[in-house]
Amino acid sequence: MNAPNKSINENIASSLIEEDKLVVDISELQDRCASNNIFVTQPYLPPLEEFFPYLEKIWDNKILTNGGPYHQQLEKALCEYLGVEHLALFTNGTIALVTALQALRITGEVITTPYSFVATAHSLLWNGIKPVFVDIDPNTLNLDPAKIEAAITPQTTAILPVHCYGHPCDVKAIQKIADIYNLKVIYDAAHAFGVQTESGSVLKYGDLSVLSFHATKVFNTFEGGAIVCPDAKTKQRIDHLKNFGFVDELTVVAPGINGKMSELNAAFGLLQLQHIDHAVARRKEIDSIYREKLKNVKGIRCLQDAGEKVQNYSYFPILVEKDFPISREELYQKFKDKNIFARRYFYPLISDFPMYRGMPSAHKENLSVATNAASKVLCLPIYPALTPDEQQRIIEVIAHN
Ligand code: T4K
Repeated sequence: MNAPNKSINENIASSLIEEDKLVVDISELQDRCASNNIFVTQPYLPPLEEFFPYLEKIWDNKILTNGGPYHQQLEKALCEYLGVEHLALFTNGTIALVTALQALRITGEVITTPYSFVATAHSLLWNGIKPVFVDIDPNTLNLDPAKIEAAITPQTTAILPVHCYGHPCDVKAIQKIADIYNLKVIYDAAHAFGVQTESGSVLKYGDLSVLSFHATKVFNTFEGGAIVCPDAKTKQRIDHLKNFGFVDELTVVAPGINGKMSELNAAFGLLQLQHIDHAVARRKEIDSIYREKLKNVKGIRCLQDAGEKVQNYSYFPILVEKDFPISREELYQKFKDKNIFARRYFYPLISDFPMYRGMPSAHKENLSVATNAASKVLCLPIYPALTPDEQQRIIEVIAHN
């Protein structure tokens, strides 16, 4: 039994010790739980009581998974909200990426960015595909279309760009290259929920787009993800693939996987959708305050948008330039000392991890812009519940140097 006069955090910490299951550093755990800590993000959670009716329905009908009513409702609701034709829900964004590559039968080599979360390139390795890293654009930090053609070989079958921090890639230039060389384009749109260009949802570009609904994302279903696709036939193939390849009780048409989202996550997603506009509006306010307060700080560059019409304010990356009085590492540490946990997304580059660094395209000379960006970037906390006082604390750490 937990001692009643201990805090929940102390109880968690002591029970981990008692059970001899010390898998994390307890002091770090306590640090993480301390109330004045500010993390890079915090999931948006609607009022708990609003979720109870959804749970009651699940308890009544006993349908927990396998494409139940909430799953179907959420797919429809997300298509409407995002302005896309077809969408298949997944258990997380990584399995959705792996399945998207399977759905289009991608093989050989795929051109991708080193400046992303590891899941982007890992999805290629899980399919036995060789990632070929191409450098990024210094302004958007997205795959640089001008450098793609030089990396195409007879083995290249697709391009896997990332709308990094929710800012759209140069989708038109990428499509032009894909058309010339007959390549598929799968966008890792894990950061791009709700983002729109002049011509509507950014998720409509390419052959497929993959979303993540992880706890740390603008729209979360605890864990979750989706593939956005342009036609019903492709959606059907994806639906088969995410359900072991089953078409009906007795027919299996492909070596599919279990990628299904549960009813619990889907129900939570339906509730989250009712709050998403408010959550994004709050992010926008925080983004504007950072931009205003940091605009005259010498040596700090706030990443600009890529010209999108509707943004989602999913991350707030700053670049710590040479003329800032302290280095990026020193600023990161200074934040930490004040219990502010900014993050160096995306450092190290994917191409620096052991399973990739031996590849010819992973050489630093090939990726100088990405290497430079990874050494300068720091993502500041941004989430709806960040208070004005907390944001002020963050800004002061940067301003007082
Ligand atoms: N492609 C791209 C471009 C991606 O960025 C990602 C995921 C994927 C694909 C794969 O999608 P999923 O398979 O994840 O759906 C986080 C996330 O785990 C990861 O989803 C995300 N990208 C990546 C950019 O960030 P970490 O290692 O930074 O997570 P963690 O646990 O350190 O969380 C950051 C902070 O968020 C914590 O300090 C506190 C807060 N937090 C986190 C969690 C999980 C909470 O307050 N509550 C929570 O439940 O990777």
